[in-house]
Amino acid sequence: AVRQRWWKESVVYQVYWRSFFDSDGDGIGDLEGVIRKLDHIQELGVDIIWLNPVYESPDLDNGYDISDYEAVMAKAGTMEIWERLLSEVHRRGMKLMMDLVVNHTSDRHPWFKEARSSRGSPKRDWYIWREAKEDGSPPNNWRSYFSPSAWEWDAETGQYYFHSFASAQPDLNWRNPEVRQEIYRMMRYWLDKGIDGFRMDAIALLAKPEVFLDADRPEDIRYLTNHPGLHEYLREMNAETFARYDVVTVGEAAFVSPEEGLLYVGEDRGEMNMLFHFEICDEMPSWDMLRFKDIQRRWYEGLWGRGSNSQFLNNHDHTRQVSRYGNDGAYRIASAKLLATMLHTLPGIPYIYQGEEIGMTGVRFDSIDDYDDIAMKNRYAEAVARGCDPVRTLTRLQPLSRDNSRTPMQWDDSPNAGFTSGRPWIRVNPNYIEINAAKDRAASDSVYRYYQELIRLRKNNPVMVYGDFAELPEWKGDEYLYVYTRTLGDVVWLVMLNHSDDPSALEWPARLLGAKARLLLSNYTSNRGEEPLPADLRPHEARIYELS
Ligand code: ISL
Repeated sequence: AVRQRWWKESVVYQVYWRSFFDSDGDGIGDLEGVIRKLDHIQELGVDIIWLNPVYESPDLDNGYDISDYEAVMAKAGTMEIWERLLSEVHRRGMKLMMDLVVNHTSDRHPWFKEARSSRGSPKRDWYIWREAKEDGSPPNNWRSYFSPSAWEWDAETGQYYFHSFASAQPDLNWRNPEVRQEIYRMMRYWLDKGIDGFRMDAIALLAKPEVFLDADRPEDIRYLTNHPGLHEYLREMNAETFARYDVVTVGEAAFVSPEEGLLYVGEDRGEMNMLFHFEICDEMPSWDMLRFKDIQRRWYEGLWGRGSNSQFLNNHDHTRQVSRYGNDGAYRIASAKLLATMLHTLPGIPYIYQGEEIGMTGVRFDSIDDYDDIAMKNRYAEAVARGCDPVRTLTRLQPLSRDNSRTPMQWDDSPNAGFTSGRPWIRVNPNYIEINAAKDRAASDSVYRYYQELIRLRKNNPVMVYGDFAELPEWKGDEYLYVYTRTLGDVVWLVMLNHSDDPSALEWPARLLGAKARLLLSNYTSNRGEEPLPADLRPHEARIYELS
């Protein structure tokens, strides 16, 4: 049986504040803006808000380059406003989870400034420095996430430093106990303010090898992750921080298998509570039902009853799910609801990325100048410098640009979607006249209403949280239909999804033909109650039944 915990029963809503709501007209969303829109989040029924980084930062990677962990970035607001946000969230019975980056800092962080000031600096060892090779080239051939080399030359002191992301994001040296203690102290600073948890950025990257050997295939950057020592750090972190509070933690764990995943979130391990793995968002570029089923199956078998998974198909780094994995054209609404049904009924804690609850879509800007994403811009510059055609490069990079999910929240059909009275830091998706929150909240059959229903179901039915998962064998190999049950005691739910632009027939096996079934939710009909199992499903139709 699965152990009961409050956070397992939760639904998390991710707020990318700079694109959420701008309260002062400077074109950038802010914490005051989040406060003003808390009703929208609360009325959905969610429990936890995950807030992207708000710390002091030169903001080269949208806050993931922190220069002061104990201050709030001016663009976001002030500490006073942040504190008000925390209490407003609590007043509404919700919880606040802060995003925290401890794999690296900004190169403007005083620690790094001091570290790079001389080889003999007392903080030198807080980061990772190595000599150049004989010919002056970097210590090894590793790539970083955002640039061709994971090493940046520091001319002043004549050594390279290591960075897993942009060169302005030097990696901290976790081998150094002083670094670790200082990070834990800083984490307690936030925990003592009363936050309810952390989303830990790039957590699989903390440990580094002692010796940096060349990789055979430098383009496969999984060598950045899962090095020995990592789990000792996480256990120590837990003991020094989380274990002393009633909080929830989710680790962003790139390149982990279910076996490795269990090391992060095993309930007997004292590391983290749940994780994001990236077998879908990083490794499955477009929808692939058989692959998706296989991923779900393996993670369920790997974690169920022993550790917790998260369910998500998009976030601030990944193109919006209805565009990437569903149908954002003729079937946008049905498809958005089908994906929601799936994420909220599969085992794991569901995450909603802002705008997902109104079925927002990805975007294609015509000019690279309209993009902001440092990952995309670096890739573009690299390709064009290599002689690639600029237009073709842009077309190639558009579908997975992180800006697909970073365009402003579409509140209503007024200019700039009601996001700002100024000039937005990134262009609004032109489809806001059609897709916006005001419209969705006013309609009775909208995506927003459907999310409310799904979340309400979860609140009232422990089977959605604690029920065992099983696929119906008849459809295991089906490329469009996903049919599974969740079972808790004698409660059995049957979920059926037709992830296709075409209708699909369902031939129910004899054992289910006479079953008494009660329709709980569907994205095509508002009927509820007892009715026979359907003989077919319409395009992108989703249905949840209770069997008895
Ligand atoms: O987006 C990805 C690749 O397409 C992910 O692999 C992502 O880059 C990676 O999981 C780490 O992301 C996190 O740390 C980055 C930051 O830029 C991202 O926004 C953050 O989610 C560096 O701190």
